[in-house]
Amino acid sequence: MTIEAIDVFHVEIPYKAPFETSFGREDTKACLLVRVQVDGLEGWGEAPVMRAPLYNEETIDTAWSVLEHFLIPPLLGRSLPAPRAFARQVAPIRRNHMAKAGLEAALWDLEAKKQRKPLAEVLGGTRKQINVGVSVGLEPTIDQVVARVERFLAEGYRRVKIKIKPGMDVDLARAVRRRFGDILLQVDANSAYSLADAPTFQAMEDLNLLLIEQPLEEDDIVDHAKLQAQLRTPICLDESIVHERSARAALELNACRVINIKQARVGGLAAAIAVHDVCQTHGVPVWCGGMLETGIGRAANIALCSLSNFSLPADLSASDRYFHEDVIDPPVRLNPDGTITVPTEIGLGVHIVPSRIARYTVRKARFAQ
Ligand code: OSB
Ligand code: MG
Repeated sequence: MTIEAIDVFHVEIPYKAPFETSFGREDTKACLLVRVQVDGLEGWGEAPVMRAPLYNEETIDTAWSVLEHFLIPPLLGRSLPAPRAFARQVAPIRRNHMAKAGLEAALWDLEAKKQRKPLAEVLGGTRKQINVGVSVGLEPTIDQVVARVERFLAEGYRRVKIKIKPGMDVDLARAVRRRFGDILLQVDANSAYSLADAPTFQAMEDLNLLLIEQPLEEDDIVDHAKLQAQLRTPICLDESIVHERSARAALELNACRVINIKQARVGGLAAAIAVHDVCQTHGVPVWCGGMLETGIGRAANIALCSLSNFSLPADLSASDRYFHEDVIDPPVRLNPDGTITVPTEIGLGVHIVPSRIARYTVRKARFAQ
């Protein structure tokens, strides 16, 4: 099976509502979609990079450049590599994990299509349904966040994560807890605090949060360990965990009690499984994070989430939580019991609508030998 061509699409899809974290607010979803063509088959992947290097160091433009100059050329005209062989091949290229993950996901889709199996099965997943939740962005007032949470609970979401930032934290979390009682609730700081803010997190101890996500800087495993030692509430790391080694460091130093896995952040599905496995060995539960993916990235995340140690609800919501129109049809739907069903069709198991991708594409290129 020879790789004939690889296409990269920079798409911009309007969100239904702006999404705000401690590092910024966005109205439109920007990302790169990657299509790999071999012998009449095609595989799709998503690099969920953002416009600005505020979540991690990558951007739309850096991912484009790394794909164009370093990741794609060695594949053209060559036989299709197994996804894990590709991951080993690109390991010497430092970081640029989302760029790598976008291309690797397309290779996993093709691998599953070759084996005529759903991706979840190829990854070793066993769950038929996954427990999911909704990530609720910051709003100018507490009441506005509370109103958004109310709507999502009415839609059937069983777990809520609220974004926090300095000045919009303890009172916000308390208001949501008071208003909605015993719901599954967690907070995400996107690294907006320092160890000196420990009292802010101690003030949340009585709120019975499932976890506090990424309170401190991404490269600060040591201070996370110091903070965790002062808290009963589990700390969960997101930005800090960029590969299996950082997961091991965090676990061995007791910097967290839970890990959020985003396959794109750790450099692909193969690396994500390695992080999942090392957490399982340490008895630490994981859950699948999200980057507001289109249906393409979402399908890869859902497949990953079917692995056994993904025991906490995922940041994986239905397509209509994000977009008026997804690039897949049918869209991802929420079941009445607050779960999402793992696709059983081969590959990613979703139907991609090329005309929709075309409608949202602002830049594209076809790379062929
Ligand atoms: O920290 O989990 C995060 C979105 C963009 C960047 C960072 C994060 C998020 C989310 C979105 O929380 C979760 C989702 O995809 O629903
Ligand atoms: Mg997070």
